[in-house]
Amino acid sequence: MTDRIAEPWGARTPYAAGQRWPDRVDTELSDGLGADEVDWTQSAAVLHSNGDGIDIAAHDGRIVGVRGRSVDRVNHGRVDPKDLFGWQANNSPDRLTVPLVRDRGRLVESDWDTAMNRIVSTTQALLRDIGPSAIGFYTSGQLLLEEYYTLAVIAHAGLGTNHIDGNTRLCTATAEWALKETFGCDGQPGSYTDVDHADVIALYGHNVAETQTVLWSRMLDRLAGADPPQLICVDPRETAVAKAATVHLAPVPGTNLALMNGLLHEVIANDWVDHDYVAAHTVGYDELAGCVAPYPPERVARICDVPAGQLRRAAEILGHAQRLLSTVLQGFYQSHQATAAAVQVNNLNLIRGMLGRPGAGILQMNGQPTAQNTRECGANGDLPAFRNWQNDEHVAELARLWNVDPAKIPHYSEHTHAMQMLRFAEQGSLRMLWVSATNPAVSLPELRRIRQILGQSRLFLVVQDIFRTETAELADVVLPAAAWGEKTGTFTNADRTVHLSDKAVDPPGQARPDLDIFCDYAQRMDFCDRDGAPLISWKDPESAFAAWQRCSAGRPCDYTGLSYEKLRGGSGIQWPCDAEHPDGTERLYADGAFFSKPDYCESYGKDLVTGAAIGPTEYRAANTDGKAVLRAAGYTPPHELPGAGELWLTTGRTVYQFHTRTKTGRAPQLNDAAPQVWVELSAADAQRCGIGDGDMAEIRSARGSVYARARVGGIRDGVAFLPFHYGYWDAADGAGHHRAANELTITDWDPVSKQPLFKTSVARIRKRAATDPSGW
Ligand SMILES: Nc1nc2c(c(=O)[nH]1)N[C@H]1C(S)=C(S)[C@@H](COP(=O)(O)OP(=O)(O)OC[C@H]3O[C@@H](n4cnc5c(=O)[nH]c(N)nc54)[C@H](O)[C@@H]3O)O[C@H]1N2
Ligand SMILES: Nc1nc2c(c(=O)[nH]1)N[C@H]1C(S)=C(S)[C@@H](COP(=O)(O)OP(=O)(O)OC[C@H]3O[C@@H](n4cnc5c(=O)[nH]c(N)nc54)[C@H](O)[C@@H]3O)O[C@H]1N2
Ligand SMILES: [Mo]
Repeated sequence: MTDRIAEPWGARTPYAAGQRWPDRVDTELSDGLGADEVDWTQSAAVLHSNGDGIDIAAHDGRIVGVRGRSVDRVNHGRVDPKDLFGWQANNSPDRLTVPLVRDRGRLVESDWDTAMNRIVSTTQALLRDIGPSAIGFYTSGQLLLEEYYTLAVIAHAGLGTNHIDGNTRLCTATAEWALKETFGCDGQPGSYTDVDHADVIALYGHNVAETQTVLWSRMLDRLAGADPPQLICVDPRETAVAKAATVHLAPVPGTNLALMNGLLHEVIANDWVDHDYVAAHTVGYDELAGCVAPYPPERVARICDVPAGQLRRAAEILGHAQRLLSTVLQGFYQSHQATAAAVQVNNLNLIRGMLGRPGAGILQMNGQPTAQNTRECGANGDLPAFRNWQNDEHVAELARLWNVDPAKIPHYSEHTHAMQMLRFAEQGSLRMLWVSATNPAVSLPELRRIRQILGQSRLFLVVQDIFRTETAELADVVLPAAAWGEKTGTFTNADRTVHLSDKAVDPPGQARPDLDIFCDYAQRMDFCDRDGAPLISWKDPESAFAAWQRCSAGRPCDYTGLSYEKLRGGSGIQWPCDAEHPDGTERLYADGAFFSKPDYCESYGKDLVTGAAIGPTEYRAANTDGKAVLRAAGYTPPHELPGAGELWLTTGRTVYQFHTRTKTGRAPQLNDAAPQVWVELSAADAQRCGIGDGDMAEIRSARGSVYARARVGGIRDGVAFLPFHYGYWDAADGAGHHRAANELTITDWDPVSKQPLFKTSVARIRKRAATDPSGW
């Protein structure tokens, strides 16, 4: 048996281009139990966006292990190390089991009636005194489709507030916007099977080796087989992806757009362009060519601090690819000019005609397991099923579906994004915030400010979680939720594969599924349609799914051809899945037809530099026939730049931990593999700061300070890297240290997607004496 902590990707099963990826079934069972001594329940992975099909093992009413599903198209049986061990968190003795309410300053144990009545009476008082804009919802990329849709209907049509968003704002808002800008609509064009066919795979700010280990295993198996693909990696760190790459470009943070414009410049200057594809399927080519003309390799090399020869080499590989698969993630999305840079990846594939056939694809990746559902259900503030808030007919469709007055559904402006909701709470116009399945007191930028905002007494904070998190500590009401494995529902991964996750065990104590909690709130609030019938007419997962199917009918994310029955037993299925595509759809845009027709599209797009919304008239004039839009933008430097003695600070992930560690921190194997925060520095920077490998360092920015042990090497000069997983830490002697990366990060966001810039801030670093007796 492979030690999957030491070898996160497990054993190789090589295969050649065009072959089927071999199966390899990974299993983890505790207590020496045999596979036939436990009950197996079908599910999928929830500690990343890959959507690996897994079965949950249960014994005596507890989860005792997991096993990969070989029939699943996504993983062919493989399981990520976090999923192999992370389920132990479900059984943790410190799960939330009863509602808590704040009494004379302290959180005390309570009951569901008391907790829900406080929420309902606060809602009613705010509606009476201020109106729906006093109330906001901040949800997740980790709930289930049925839960998001219910919450979205409550917000959009029950309360009529425009303040609803998910932590997907921090995660994949840029994926969504890069797709809207180019294709007029969200939805990944590509498929994971493109890995089986590609001759070039380009990974932009995507450390797939640590963040989607099963997808990386697929790439490693291609690299180990005949006709391996060439890899391009764009990352300032020497990740495992960078080490395996044919060309590794390590740009200075905040310069991705300049780098992309440089690559496009070379492809165009050398005429590696598929002019037939461009003419038939795109608009905007001349503007793009004009915009990238001032980005020859020498100039880009200076901006990005990357050798010009390496840029040329990368462009040549991209320019000669026959089957180019491009993936993009947080190195682009959480950076300066995020959407503008991510859109250039779409442009590169489009001008090379690399879309909609095996191996030629784009994956504007998701991060969280259910982020796609947050977006498609409208729990990120958009109108459900990729409807366009600027299109009155789309609003009218929803009003008919929900049987409400169209005026009830806010569509006077774009919805309020999460960072703006926090601002409204800071200023005092937002007075109730309901947080579900996210831990903003660790995951939002500039934590000192976030603690002040969430801790105000004038803000009524509801936190719905499975653990008593840093955020729960600030709440007025804490609602205990059922976790994955304790409830039933569906979710959709980054390549549009829909999985069903069935309930394997009961939730602990009085914890309830998030769907039940939202339905209970709707009932207590008496949300009704025009005829006085309940607005939320469903009560269980399957009827919620049916309601969503009706909402999705005829839209790009059409679920009408799916059912719980169809999702049981075999593999997950990719949407759209309808009467015309009963087995789902492997690749979008295979026929060169897009969702971007003016009457059908989800969005008319925004100006890439300013974020100003494009209006229907302008869009219709530019893209009457619904082609893909090539949008261009010039590079501008970030507004916070390192001065003398300062470094770029970038943040991200390690393979063993998930986010704020509420789950992986409670799984011994994972916790022990990465128990404490560290900071990565180049050898030259370490020497300049007088810091040796293993020394304690203090990292300080204009926002705060953090202590971490130094790891020297593996990163380019001028940049320091901190993993963001670790919240406030109390030493054995009671001496607290800040160690959360977000003590340091800046309150700033991309103008188009509104995604915060976790990858580009500025910090100083110096050596500190280690004082902690536990030896941290
Ligand atoms: N183990 C693990 N896996 C996870 C998660 C987890 O917490 N732990 N979380 C899941 C979620 S929600 C997400 S969103 C994904 C995120 O998955 P990734 O985006 O792959 O992970 P990150 O570590 O955030 O960032 C990726 C890389 O961006 C690089 N980078 C930093 N600054 C820049 C820059 O300016 N330009 C470029 N080109 N690159 C830069 C970093 O060095 C880093 O290696 O992972 C998912 N999978
Ligand atoms: N500096 C820095 N900051 C970052 C990032 C970065 O790269 N750098 N990445 C950003 C990204 S991409 C992301 S996705 C965010 C993640 O940030 P968060 O969303 O804050 O991270 P999690 O720890 O996953 O929080 C999820 C919460 O939901 C709870 N939970 C789990 N399952 C359930 C459930 O079924 N029901 C309920 N009600 N609760 C549940 C968990 O216990 C946990 O408290 O962080 C962002 N912040
Ligand atoms: Mo994420």
